[in-house]
Amino acid sequence: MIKSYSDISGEIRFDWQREEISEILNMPLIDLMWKSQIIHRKFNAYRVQLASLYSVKTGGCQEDCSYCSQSIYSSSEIKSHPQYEVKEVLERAQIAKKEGAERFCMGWAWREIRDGKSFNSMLEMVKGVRKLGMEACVTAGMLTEEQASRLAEAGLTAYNHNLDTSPEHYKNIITTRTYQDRLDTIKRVRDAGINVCCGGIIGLGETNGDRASLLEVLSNMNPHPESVPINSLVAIEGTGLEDNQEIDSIEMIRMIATARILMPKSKIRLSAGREKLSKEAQILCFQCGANSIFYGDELLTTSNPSFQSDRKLLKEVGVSFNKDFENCIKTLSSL
Ligand code: SAM
Ligand code: DTB
Ligand code: SF4
Repeated sequence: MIKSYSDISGEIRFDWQREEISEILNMPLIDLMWKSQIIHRKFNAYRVQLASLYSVKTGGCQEDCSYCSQSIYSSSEIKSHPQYEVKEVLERAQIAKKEGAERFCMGWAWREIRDGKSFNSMLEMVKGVRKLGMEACVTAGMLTEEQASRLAEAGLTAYNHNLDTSPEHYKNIITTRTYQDRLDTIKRVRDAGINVCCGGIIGLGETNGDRASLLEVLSNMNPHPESVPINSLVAIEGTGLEDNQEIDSIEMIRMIATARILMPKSKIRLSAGREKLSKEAQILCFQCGANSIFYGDELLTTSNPSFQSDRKLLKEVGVSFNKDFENCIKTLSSL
């Protein structure tokens, strides 16, 4: 229980209790924004990392995540293409770098990684992205210890595997793998010495208590995940959650601000759902703790704000970004 809001000191803790997290999440917005800003300014100096996302293997996934257009259980129409080859992916990474991205995230719609040609290509992609001087992140489902250590050897910066929601609400969203499976995957990533990228989604029909519960699991990881993506549901036609109600932007701000207070040094990524957020709502997210966005016109199967509009927004906000970013703007505007 928080005795007073002044107890929120920016101390790095791994023992946050659900009750105190709920209290933070539900505090008057104006206080929550102030508290999170103090911590954000102290630890992160308002620098926003731009990450580009690329779907290497799209669709046909055997899991039944009810929000996802790539599951075989959804009837969503998604652009299908054969899995991209190493050369194509590295060309895309080079373009992303030119556009100002610092991190290149690659996605595979798999339940788990299997050894063989595709995994060998993944390792080549990771090496190639690192050679370009970018951070490399992979999201491809569950993995074994051996696969995690091969990814670490290839130079992988981070592995993304989200918990998505609370342990209690999880069974209403996914039935084909358990919460424990996810925690085990994250542990293998951590043990291999790869940075953990782990977050969730709001808008899955969860309660405020579920949000606090998800944040409790994340903030009790020791160390905290280096990267915490906060997505708001993109309700995609053909998925089980196509009719879910849109999330109010204030909820996103509350979630980001609370994540910032609980995990002061983590990169809090304002991830899916930005197209539904006004410019002002995004600015408040940056002010309260978000320090990364997915940058580029596409996420995996859905669209994202254009990089031109994001560049304009970030310049207006006055946050700092990648060191090369200004040069990129000059090069691109002279093209
Ligand atoms: N198959 C891998 C896995 O699930 O770990 C990697 C890809 S998966 C698409 C990565 C994450 O994107 C999911 O865990 C989920 O949190 C997020 N995501 C997927 N579809 C989404 C949607 N429609 N709205 C918001 N977030 C979504
Ligand atoms: C994450 O947390 N969000 C990204 C990334 N990790 C892989 C994915 C968002 C996907 C949004 C829906 C789509 O484009 O299909
Ligand atoms: Fe498959 Fe990942 Fe989509 Fe779940 S979120 S259906 S695991 S691609």
